[in-house]
Parts: sequence; C-alpha cells; structure tokens
Amino acid sequence: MASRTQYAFLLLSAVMASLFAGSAAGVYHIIGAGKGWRMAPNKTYYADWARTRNISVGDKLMFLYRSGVYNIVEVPTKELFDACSMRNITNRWQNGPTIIELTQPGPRYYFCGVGKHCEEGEKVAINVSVSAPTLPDSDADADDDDADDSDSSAATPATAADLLIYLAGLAACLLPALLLI
Ligand SMILES: [Cu+2]
Repeated sequence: MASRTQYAFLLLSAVMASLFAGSAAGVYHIIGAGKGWRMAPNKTYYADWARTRNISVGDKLMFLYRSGVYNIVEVPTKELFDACSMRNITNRWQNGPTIIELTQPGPRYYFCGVGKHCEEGEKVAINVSVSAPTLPDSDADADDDDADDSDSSAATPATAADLLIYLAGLAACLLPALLLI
C-alpha cells in the first residue's frame, strides 16, 4: 500500500533529520513510534513505549496525530493521570503535530482528552531525567535562551533541522488514512 510506504518515509525523514539536528538540539522522541498518537492498540502500548526510552532535559516529545480527532492534555499528578481526570489541566494542545520541549526534570503526564480514549490507553507518563553531561560542543548557540517565553512548553522550530522535522510531522498528521486506520 503506497500510503503506508509514504508514511514510513516521512517517519524516516523525521528520524534522519533528528540525527542531523544532533546532540546540541536534544533528541526527538516520536510518541508511540510508528503508531503515532491515537487509540492505543492495547492499554499498555504507550507505557510499554515509554519504558524503552531514555528521555532527558533538552529532549523533545513529538506527538503525531490528526487535529480534531485527538488532542493532548497535560495533568500535574499521577492521581489525575491514572483517573484520566481533566479536573486540573495544566496544558492542552490540539493541532498535530505537537512538539513539546522538555525543560525540567521529573515526571510528566499526558493523555488524550477526547471521548474515552484515555481510558482505552491513549495516555503516556514519562520521567524526564537530568540531561546527560554534554560533550564540549562549540556551536555557541546560547541554548535557546532567546526563545520567546509566551508559549514556553511548545517548541517552535528554531533551526532548519527542527523545521524539517516539524514539516515531516505535519505531513504525517495530514495523511488521515495512515494515522486513523
Ligand atoms: Cu484520543
């Protein structure tokens, strides 16, 4: 099926671009890998995915999903996360792709606020570790300190590689047949 091939190509492009972006820009983690962010194939799918990842400060989470069909909410506690409770949402995103830059160590809790998707397993908890010691890397880009703080949790494409990753993610999100089957 050609569209599957295209989707695989787009994901591959994103992965390649993230390699080029290199250590300075942090690692991109595509939530759910090839499945993207959608109704989970089973209730532990995203937990299983998260368990295999080493996520640290400076890395970025990339949620690939169809706008209007899925969204992302963030809650501050495990209790709210476990209960799929939207009583106290600290962030909400609804336009895929969403790239979230992780600026603080500690746990983060995300789930989909649509229907019963969270109860069905569309939820992911991650633990952000303190960033690994960075190699002396001379490219003095002053580490994004100039980033606009008005939307601090959503990373805006800052470099050509970031832009490429974003565009690959956008294309992946716009191919409904691929993310929705
Ligand atoms: Cu959902």
